[in-house]
Amino acid sequence: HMPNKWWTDKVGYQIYPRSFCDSNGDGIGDIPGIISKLDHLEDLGIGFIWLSPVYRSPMVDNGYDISDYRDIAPEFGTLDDFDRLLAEAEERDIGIVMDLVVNHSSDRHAWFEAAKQSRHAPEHDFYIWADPAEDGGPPDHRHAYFGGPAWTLVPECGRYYFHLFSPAQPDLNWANPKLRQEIYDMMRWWFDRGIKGFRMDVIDLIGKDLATGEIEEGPHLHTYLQEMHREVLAGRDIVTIGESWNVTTETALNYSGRDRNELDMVFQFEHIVQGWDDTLGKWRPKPFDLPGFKSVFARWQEALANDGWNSIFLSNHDLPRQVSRYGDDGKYRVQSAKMLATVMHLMKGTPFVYQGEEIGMTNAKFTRIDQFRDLETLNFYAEQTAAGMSSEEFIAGANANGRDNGRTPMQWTPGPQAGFTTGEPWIEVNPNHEEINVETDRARRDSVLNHYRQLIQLRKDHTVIVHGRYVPHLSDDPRVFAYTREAEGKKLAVLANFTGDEVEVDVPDGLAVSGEGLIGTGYRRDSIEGRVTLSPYESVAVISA
Ligand code: TEU
Ligand code: CA
Repeated sequence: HMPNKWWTDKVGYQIYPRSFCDSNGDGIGDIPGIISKLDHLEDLGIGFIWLSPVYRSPMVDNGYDISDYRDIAPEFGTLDDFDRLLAEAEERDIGIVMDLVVNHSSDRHAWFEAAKQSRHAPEHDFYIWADPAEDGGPPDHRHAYFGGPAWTLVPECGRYYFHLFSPAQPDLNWANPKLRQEIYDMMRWWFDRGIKGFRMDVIDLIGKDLATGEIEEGPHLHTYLQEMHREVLAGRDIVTIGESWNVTTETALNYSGRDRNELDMVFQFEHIVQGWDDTLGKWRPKPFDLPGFKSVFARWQEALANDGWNSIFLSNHDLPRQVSRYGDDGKYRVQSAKMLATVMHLMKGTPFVYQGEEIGMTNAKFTRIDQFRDLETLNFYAEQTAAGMSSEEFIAGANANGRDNGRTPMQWTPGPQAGFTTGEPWIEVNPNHEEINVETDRARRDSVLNHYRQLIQLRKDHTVIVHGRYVPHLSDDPRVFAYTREAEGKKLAVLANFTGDEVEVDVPDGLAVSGEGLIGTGYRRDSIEGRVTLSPYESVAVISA
């Protein structure tokens, strides 16, 4: 009864095109650049690519502001390049999953340009409008996620439009059935070209109801997703992943339960936001709390044990680098990057690797605001320094948790600009590329890259990794992450040290196993039992004979 689709035992790989590989020296990654690196992905063993947006866009939010859903951004290439990417990926048995950004469009989309001319334009109702308040101000005082008000006035038509993100990203009005049909039509058009799925940007926001103020997981969300399934997704051999910052273990099966006919899985963020400050949010990260972190994963593994499906990730283009956030990006970088990968990849669900994670790339260490590029960071810099925060304090927060950490160029070689471009990159390359890069890692047996390759292969070789039941152990221990997986008489045990110290663990009976060591970061062990001493950031995985 668990999903048994082409993607069930596969690992996803996220590409942020602007920062992956630049083929023509303009400093911006592009589709021909991606094609030139497909061998790296095949060698890693990944099953599909989640491609962040490559559609035509003014790039206010690096492509999450789309002005033409049926064309490719010229800086990324052409539709011919895209078709070539599909074909070359397919030759390597790699599917292409596109990003579907339909909570909002760009304000430069033809729909919005027509919509703002007049309240009588047919496209006007494709967006969300309100008349000014009596004093001429916005209809309410809601804030946008990227700072500032969620309403912007258009003088041409005398009305305010609603935008949850930047003013350049007007929210689409999903209540309009014609708009919904336009979106479904566009989705079918991409499927007919040969894509293998969609990652759906902030999908939990499309069902919003402004009258009642229900925005997140709004009242119409599942009606629309079921309609989308009927109209577009049903009967296709594809994978769908919905991004939702608000989904909980209570609501997850509403999206991905087997009887729901909506999505295959969601990206959830409980393990991420748990580390954010209650008032200053991501800009003031809390110290890492391992028991809390483990309990989120245990709860999700349990909630989707018999229905639905988990996605598993620590990094993406909106998040800091995982080795910097959860491991040690200095002395124990290699050990801790491998340890984090082991703990994630041996859970149940679909692991996603974010570009550069497979070589243990680290956060940027910027010192000046002019090194940052992300609109969210720049908006909050203006807002918070105006409110009295020092520039140094803000930059410390942005270096810890800002979105540009994941967006510095992919480090291919120790050479100039890390082999990313022959020109000037749109954002600075991390100077540590001399040490951390694909070329160096490929040549070393004990590299982070080879560790990822092994983990991805293990998932193909052992059904217990794909289907086994997840059981947490040592839940309150603040030093180690421990769990077992069980299926068809096989037992896999995983034990990982999250500290830079040697730790001694008294292995409880439920965790104990002996047989074959699958993958380790210290010396290979073939049992976890009795008293185990783990070296700093060591991880161990043992499967029963
Ligand atoms: O992200 C959704 C989202 O809510 C994030 O922007 C989040 O608020 C932020 O990272 C936390 O500080 C998606 C995309 O992944 C992101 O890149 C886009 O900017 C956003 O939607 C708008 O499309
Ligand atoms: Ca380029």
